[in-house]
Amino acid sequence: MSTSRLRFVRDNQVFFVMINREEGWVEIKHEEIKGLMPAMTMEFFVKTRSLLNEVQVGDRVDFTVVETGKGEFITELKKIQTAQ
Ligand SMILES: [Cu+2]
Repeated sequence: MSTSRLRFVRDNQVFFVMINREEGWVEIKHEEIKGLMPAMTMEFFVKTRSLLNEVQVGDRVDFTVVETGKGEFITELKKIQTAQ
């Protein structure tokens, strides 16, 4: 089984649609990820729930997804500070 790391960069429109802090997953809307999947809204589990402590619905984020034989989950999550 292969494990690959995918880093979503700032130029992507990535933001939370929904956050389930109790179960530890998020619904995220993302742009096309070349070579992997088209733009879509999808759910990801996070590796540890504490990753969700500092994010809210509507935030734009950088995140890293690890794909394993058991599925994909988020291992890093960082809010993008927008200048306003
Ligand atoms: Cu997707």
